[in-house]
Amino acid sequence: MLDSEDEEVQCRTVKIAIVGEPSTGKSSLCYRYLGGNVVAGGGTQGAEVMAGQCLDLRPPVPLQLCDVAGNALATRMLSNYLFASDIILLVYDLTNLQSFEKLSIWLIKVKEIFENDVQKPLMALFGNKSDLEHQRAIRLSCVQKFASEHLMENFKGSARTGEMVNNLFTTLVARVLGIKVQRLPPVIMNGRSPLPKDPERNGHTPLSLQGISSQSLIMNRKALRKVQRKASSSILIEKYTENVRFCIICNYLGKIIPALQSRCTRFRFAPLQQTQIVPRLKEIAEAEGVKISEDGVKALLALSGGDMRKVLNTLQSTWLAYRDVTEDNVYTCVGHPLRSDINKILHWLLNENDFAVCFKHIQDLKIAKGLALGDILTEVHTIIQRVKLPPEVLISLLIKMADSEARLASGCSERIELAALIASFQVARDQVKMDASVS
Ligand SMILES: Nc1nc2c(ncn2[C@@H]2O[C@H](COP(=O)(O)OP(=O)(O)OP(=O)(O)O)[C@@H](O)[C@H]2O)c(=O)[nH]1
Ligand SMILES: [Mg+2]
Repeated sequence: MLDSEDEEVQCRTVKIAIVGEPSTGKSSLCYRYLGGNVVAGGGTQGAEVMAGQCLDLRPPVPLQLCDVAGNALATRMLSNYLFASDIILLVYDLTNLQSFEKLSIWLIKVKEIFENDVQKPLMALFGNKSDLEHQRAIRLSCVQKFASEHLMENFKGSARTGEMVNNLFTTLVARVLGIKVQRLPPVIMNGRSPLPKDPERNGHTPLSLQGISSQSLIMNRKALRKVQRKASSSILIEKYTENVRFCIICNYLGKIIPALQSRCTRFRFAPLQQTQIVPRLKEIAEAEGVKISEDGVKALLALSGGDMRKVLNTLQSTWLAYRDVTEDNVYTCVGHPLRSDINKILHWLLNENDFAVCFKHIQDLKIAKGLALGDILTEVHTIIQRVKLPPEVLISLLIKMADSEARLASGCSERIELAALIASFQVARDQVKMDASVS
């Protein structure tokens, strides 16, 4: 009679049958797990049964590995080889598409054999030769689909490097016996050991070829352009998606090719709040010894539109050009109209009765400061809304300004549009005067 649960586990020998097409590395996998090297080839005859122990479980679990030859599929012996197996491991070669496609025939055969058994074996899929990942011939999505369709655990590794081999057997044996794996088995590769397993990945720890767990690759525009130039960039990403998390940072989603977009989860970020920008901006200015005034900060915030990169670029350019980051310097540096200039323009627009004089003043200022009418319109637009005007006057003024901006954008002359702007302000003032005289 058994004294403890431990002893009960110890007495049970777990039988694992390894099946799959010839030359997929089944024998190599068994030898690697039991402490040997990859076999030189030659092929197994019939089936080879090996005894071993799963030392990564406590207490160690006795194992019986049945290495079935690839050409046993067509023989009547297959059912004998698989008899009383607890685990059926279907092995395919990552670099050989046929070895994966033929697995469905293996699966049908295996299911036929165990059709009448009450206790069905645990099925798992193993993609071998991951050291030849660059020669991968099977899409990851196909493998995942196949595994989920047949409710199988899906692993990938290499009998040559030992990647995932210990993990594979330990996870499967623990699953069959209903034991929790306390500790990850050490996969010794280049003297490194893997990082802890992510339980949500169905027992599959994504180890990179070097034995390092998930890496992140953050790409900028230049790096991405290089990847995009390759027609197979999406395949490249798919290929390494098990060990690498790709993070693409961009301003314009439209510039990413659809093939890449469809493989990404998109995160959009709203413009930053002023309270988020100011502390960081001040910290950088202090660390870099940049003199920045309060109105300089406000000007940077106004021009950035919540984009921290714009804030820092403008800060850097202003400092390089003037050494002092003040409001005027910031606006002059980016060629944006100064607030004082806009105030002058607004003053002429709202108070100058002589059309020709008003036109001359604004035109001269435009030429002297190199201002674009589009920028003037944008600034006037924000300020005019704060001026107390009757709603209908403000509405017609805004419509006329919008029309002017549209015409400018389509290439109309700046002089004509400036005249139109002055005229619309004159009309608005006349309307206000008329309303005042009526009331
Ligand atoms: N690059 C690489 N080669 C491997 C790996 N595993 C096995 N091989 C090679 O693949 C060839 C076939 O390996 P075997 O282990 O004999 O294949 P098998 O599946 O047992 O073949 P059969 O017994 O005929 O069914 C050998 O030349 C091995 O050296 C691996 O992980 N990576
Ligand atoms: Mg073999």
